[in-house]
Amino acid sequence: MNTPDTDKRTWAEPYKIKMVELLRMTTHKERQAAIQEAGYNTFLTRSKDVYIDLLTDSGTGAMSDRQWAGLMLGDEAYAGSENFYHLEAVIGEYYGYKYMVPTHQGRGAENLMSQIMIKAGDHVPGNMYFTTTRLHQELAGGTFVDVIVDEAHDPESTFPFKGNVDINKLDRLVKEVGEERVPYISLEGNVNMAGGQPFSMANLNELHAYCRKHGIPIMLDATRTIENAWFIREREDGYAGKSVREILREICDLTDGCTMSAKKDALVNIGGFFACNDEALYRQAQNLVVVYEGLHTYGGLAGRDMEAMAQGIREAVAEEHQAARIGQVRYLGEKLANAGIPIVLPIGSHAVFIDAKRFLPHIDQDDYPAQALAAELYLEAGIRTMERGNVSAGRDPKTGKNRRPPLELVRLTIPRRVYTQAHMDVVVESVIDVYKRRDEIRGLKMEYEPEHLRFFQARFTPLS
Ligand code: P71
Repeated sequence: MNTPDTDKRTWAEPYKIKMVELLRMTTHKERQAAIQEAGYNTFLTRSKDVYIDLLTDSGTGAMSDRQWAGLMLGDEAYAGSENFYHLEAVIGEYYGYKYMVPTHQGRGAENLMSQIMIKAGDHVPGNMYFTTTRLHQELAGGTFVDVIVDEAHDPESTFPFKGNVDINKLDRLVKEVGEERVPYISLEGNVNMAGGQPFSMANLNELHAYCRKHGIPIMLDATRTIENAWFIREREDGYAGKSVREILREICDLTDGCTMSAKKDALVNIGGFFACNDEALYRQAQNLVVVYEGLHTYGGLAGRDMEAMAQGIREAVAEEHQAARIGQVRYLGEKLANAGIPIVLPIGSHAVFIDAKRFLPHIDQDDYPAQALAAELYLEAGIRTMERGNVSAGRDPKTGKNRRPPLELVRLTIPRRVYTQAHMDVVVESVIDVYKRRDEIRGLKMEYEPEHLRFFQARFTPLS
């Protein structure tokens, strides 16, 4: 393999900056008004009031000059756009699936897959839930069952593959409900809700053997699987000499299909796809996509979006891209950890997660400590982050009570190719300042709770 110099020197951005977007700085008074108006929910704040936006790495990355040039090559024909065929070929080449249906973003693909594969009363095991993924499984009549390893639920465990599936948990489920009630296993790369934690190739091989024996397909959530491949290369015996590209292919070859939010790994602002190797499944997806998204050769995207995605996939597998991407997140995480801030370990690929239970131990989980901390970080420095705890987990459909998940986290998510090291330093300084006055921070009361994915639009008031 042609190893870039990043292996012997500090990582640096493998690009230079050609265009900039100016940021607006705000006063404490302005931020106070803004967060109050937003009901203490960062999803309801306005982008113009944000200084450093760490809400998400979804669709917030910077496209390259080649991607922007690709926009000009958009073939906006209703049917059979050239960009579709280009994208199909690139997905075939890098991910290796035979068939592909584009969708407007990840949840569009999840909707198709859930509607097609899940029957009422089915159980869908997965290596931890993701909000939209689980919702689509439930809307299709299924029940999500968490089969991730226990280490994933412990923010202090430094196990290197916290995204692994616990095969015993899976086997228990299969024995309990019968393999015919398990339509597939949902396997996520770099598990988002666990802190961006990878599965290992050894675990995937074991899972593959188990699933083949029981006739259960493995459907990959490929959203951040290129980043998962990087961790395999870095941490797993026998993979140091393989390229990210080869490892990605090895992962996909052990699975039966995928859903993808291209807004992450694939470096585009919008887009997704469903892909698989089974022709009958593909035909169904191709048919259903016209109901929800658009014709099967655009799936809710413009031709130019598909072109940018095809180019983004090529750039995403570059070693130097991932070295800088993961290097930047690690830089932030290590600085926070060295300052004594409780974060989830090991540091993931797309974000640093602050453990709000340890940061604010005086706030009960039903008073939403992570939500309160996210609001406080905005107030302190105009930094926008995301709650990933009790609000995101929602209510248990059976008991109607808050799920009170083991992980109560604030996610500092790093957009790809957007912020500099100096921005990361400002984030560190701001988190430390909030930590110093953590005893003054109060919990929140939820005063408006929408029915679906409540975290997006819920409103809160501070408890006195
Ligand atoms: C993230 C997002 C975007 C998001 C979604 C829901 C709530 C808050 C933020 C989206 C993912 C994802 C995984 C693993 C599927 C989707 C849906 N993540 N799987 O982390 O991380 O994709 O947003 O394109 O529909 O901020 P979509």
